[in-house]
Amino acid sequence: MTDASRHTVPLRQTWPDEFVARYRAAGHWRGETFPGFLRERAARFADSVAVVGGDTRWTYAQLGAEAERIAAGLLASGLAPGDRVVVQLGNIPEFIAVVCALFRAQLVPVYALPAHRLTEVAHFARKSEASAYICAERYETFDYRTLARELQAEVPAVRQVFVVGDAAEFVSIEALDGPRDALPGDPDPQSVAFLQISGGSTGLSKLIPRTHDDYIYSFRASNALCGIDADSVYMVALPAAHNFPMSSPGFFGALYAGARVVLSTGPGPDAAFPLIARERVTCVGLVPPLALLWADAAGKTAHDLSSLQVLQVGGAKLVPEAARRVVTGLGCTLQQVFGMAEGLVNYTRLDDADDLVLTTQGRPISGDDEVLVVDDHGAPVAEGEIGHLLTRGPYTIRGYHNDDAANARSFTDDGFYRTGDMVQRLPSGHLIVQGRATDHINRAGEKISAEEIEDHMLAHPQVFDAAVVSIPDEFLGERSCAFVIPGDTKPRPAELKAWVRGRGLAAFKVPDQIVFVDAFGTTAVGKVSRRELRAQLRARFLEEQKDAG
Ligand code: AMP
Ligand code: DBH
Repeated sequence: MTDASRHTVPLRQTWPDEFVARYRAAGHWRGETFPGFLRERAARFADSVAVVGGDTRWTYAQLGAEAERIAAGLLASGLAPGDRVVVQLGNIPEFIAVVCALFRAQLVPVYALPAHRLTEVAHFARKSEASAYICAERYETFDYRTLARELQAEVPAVRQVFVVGDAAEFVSIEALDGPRDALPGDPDPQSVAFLQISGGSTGLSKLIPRTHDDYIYSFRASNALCGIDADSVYMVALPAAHNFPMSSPGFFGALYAGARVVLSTGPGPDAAFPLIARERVTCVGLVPPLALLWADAAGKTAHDLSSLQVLQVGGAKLVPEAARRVVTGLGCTLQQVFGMAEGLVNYTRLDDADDLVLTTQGRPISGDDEVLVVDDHGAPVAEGEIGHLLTRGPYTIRGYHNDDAANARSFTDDGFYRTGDMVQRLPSGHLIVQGRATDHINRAGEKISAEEIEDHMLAHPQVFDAAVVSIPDEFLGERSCAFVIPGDTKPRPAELKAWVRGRGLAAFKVPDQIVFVDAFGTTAVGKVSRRELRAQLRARFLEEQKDAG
């Protein structure tokens, strides 16, 4: 069956012809595809170790064979090329095999994080028109088969469920097989390879269609800037489905280079340090709070961390003092990474001067990344001034999947993506992230939409109104605080937290703090925007904290 007959909204990501021509001429887009490069590496690096995780150790040839088997099995169970498949797996080797298999079968992965729950997963399934869901029996004590049942009840279009481990009534990934000659050829390099998810500033996450050409360019170019080659050992410590450990340079960059990928099931030193020592890991990416934790633990550990060459930190702002502690504690090269699933990724270069590495979030990957820093009216700010970051380029999307309202808001008429970040640009092109224009909470790299959580809180019978804001937090960078005007009876904070959790949301979205207030915006005249309101509440709260402290 063709894509058009099964889905109401086709997957598309298109750049105007002149840009296509430019990115090809520059050698950024080379017509490579995921199944194409993976097959080539399986042959070229056949006996090198590709993926290590748990008790599994696959060579490139074994990873390729696993991907073929699963791909053939998925098609034999009735899925057809073009079908979208929500994948929710943790940092296990099967995650990589499954994703490679989906590419091989021209099925389209939609990446969910292990922390996501019914509300989020159902949203991804609906929005992408998914026909299948792939999960693990269990990961970090949570049983995903329960979630699978709820998902099928809520979104019946998800006809099939495939499970890594004990499949119960579903189909086991281990048992899949099928005729190899039913596998399709290679896809169009400019077609959409998968849907990544955005942390999102308003409402639920948006779906980000990335093409073979654009995404492969982003990690191929990242390899050069992060020092990844066939001798590298790249560790995935953050959730593998996150865009950072997937592509900056991520496990895809590592596989592209013929390097070894080591999956750590936990991001903390306890899980990661023994693996670093055993596998001689050379590069790993972390969010700032974890980097600080690692830096502290490095001084006390008996494990040999001397193989580590590059420690990347990104996802949220690493302040200079924290950067200094990381460098001192781990003694390897620090690389700051400022990226987004929508595209643009900035790196400090491995040979940048110390002060640039400590105080900036790097500069764009590509000479063809166009960066604008503008004021509230869209006019460029003076050199060195703070403004809104807008960008377009060879691996930055021109639009979200099936979301006209978000597209109207998030892209300019000439195709620049409004990142929502406020930055300052140095003459060298390095960017310093100064905060955000949009209301989301960046909780240790996990992005939370204020609006989404407010909606869930408002559904509580004893919540008259709620406003969710970010509050600076020493450990997390930012934590979430919900200001609540109670209804007739005041609920207990714990009750409200349980309520949000009970709405089927990822645990990181549950407000860290709840503050009851009698009214909002007493200083405001007339109707204030939600954004202004949040800013006022936040400012008042921080002022009171200061007075109290
Ligand atoms: P997402 O769109 O969900 O992929 O999240 C990307 C956002 O994370 C960016 O727009 C920034 O707001 C934030 N971010 C990522 N890396 C950094 C960094 N190194 N410093 C500050 N903010 C960052
Ligand atoms: O936060 C992010 O989304 C992010 C951070 C660093 C990202 O997508 C990336 C690098 O590619």
